[in-house]
Amino acid sequence: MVDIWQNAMDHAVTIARRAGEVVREALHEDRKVMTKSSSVDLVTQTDQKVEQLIIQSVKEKFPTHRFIGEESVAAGEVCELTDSPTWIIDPIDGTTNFVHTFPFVAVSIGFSVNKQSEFGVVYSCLEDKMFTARRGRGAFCNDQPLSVSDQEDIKQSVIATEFGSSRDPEAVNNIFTSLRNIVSLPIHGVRGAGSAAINLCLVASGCVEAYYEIGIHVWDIAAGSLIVTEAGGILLDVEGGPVDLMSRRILAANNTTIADRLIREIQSFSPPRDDAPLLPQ
Ligand code: LIP
Repeated sequence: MVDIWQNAMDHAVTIARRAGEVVREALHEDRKVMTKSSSVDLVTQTDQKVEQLIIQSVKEKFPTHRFIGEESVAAGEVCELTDSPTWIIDPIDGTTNFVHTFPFVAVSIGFSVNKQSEFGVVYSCLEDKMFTARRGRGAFCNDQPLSVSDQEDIKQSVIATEFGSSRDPEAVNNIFTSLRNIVSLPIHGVRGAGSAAINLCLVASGCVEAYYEIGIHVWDIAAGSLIVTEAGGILLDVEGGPVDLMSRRILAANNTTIADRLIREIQSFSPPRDDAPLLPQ
């Protein structure tokens, strides 16, 4: 059976690799660091340049397709997922890492049709690891198959999470309450790559049992979420129930036993949704 989206996925891999070359070349250049939603929500000209590189290259091959790009949304474009073929792009996931040359920086490209993920590509460009998944056809890293951990004992697990880019006192308090609850189970450890996309690929690779975060955006997680499920993992909201990629909340786990145990410890809150109507300026 012909896979009509294979050509698009092949292009995503090609352009992610090319974008990764741009990121690596820019890593040690002096560059202008700007801020967005807070003083710690960073963006650089390389983020913007890479997103335009990806979007322009896709438009040439697939002119009717739609886009959700982190920096396009930051510039005022609507963040809306429709039934149309849609590319969901984070040009540099781990911008803070990029600014500080902390070696976990990913180009993340998700692709959705009828609001269903068809493929995900996450290129960890400083590690030269190309993570890919096609719906129903498995998940891979540099063409090697991936599978999640088989650990079911939370006390034998390593859990990934991030502090995020909000410094709102209530949000910070909730984040640390969750962290304290989970560390005290106890678990073996907490890790955070500084990139949601790479954290999701670590779940898919079996390196951590789960990753949860509140405050991420759809472009951070669209590609990595499919990589997790195609590696045998599950996706949930942090309170349980189905994941909503626009809700800015995610729990990705190797199995329901680990997920259910974490849900009992997470102090949840609800940031404004990615698809919330823009407030009048
Ligand atoms: C980052 C996410 C990370 C989150 C950071 C930031 P960015 O994305 O990957 O999980 O904790 O606050 O949102 O901004 O580097 O594309």
